[in-house]
Amino acid sequence: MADCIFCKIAQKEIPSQLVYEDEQVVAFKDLEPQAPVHVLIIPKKHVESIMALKAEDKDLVSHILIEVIPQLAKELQVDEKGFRVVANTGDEGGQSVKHLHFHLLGGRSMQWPPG
Ligand code: DGP
Repeated sequence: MADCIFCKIAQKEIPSQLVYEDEQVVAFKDLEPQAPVHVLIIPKKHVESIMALKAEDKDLVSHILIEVIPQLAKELQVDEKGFRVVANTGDEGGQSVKHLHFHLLGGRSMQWPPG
């Protein structure tokens, strides 16, 4: 989508530190890391948020959750100690970029409740 920063990252129009790519998904290091490991996993196609997902996106979401995130957690060596996956959704959810993204955070102990 025009003017979507994450679409531009997915299309390599804006540089990022890519850590994973396949036909449907890219993952890259967050510009403002909140933990030693902090990557964002996004669909290449523009979906605004969890609330904009449709039934046709089932395979895409399953792919991200069942395949991409566990593989990345292993590669980034946070699979054994643990990590957090966050999808901020909407304004009160703290979503600043309106393109669906999953934060994968690890490498330190996470606190609860989140801010
Ligand atoms: P959220 O607040 O959940 O919408 O997370 C958006 C994240 O995206 C935030 O942690 C910072 C990151 N971010 C924003 N712009 C860029 C960018 O141009 N490049 C990269 N690598 N990350 C970005």
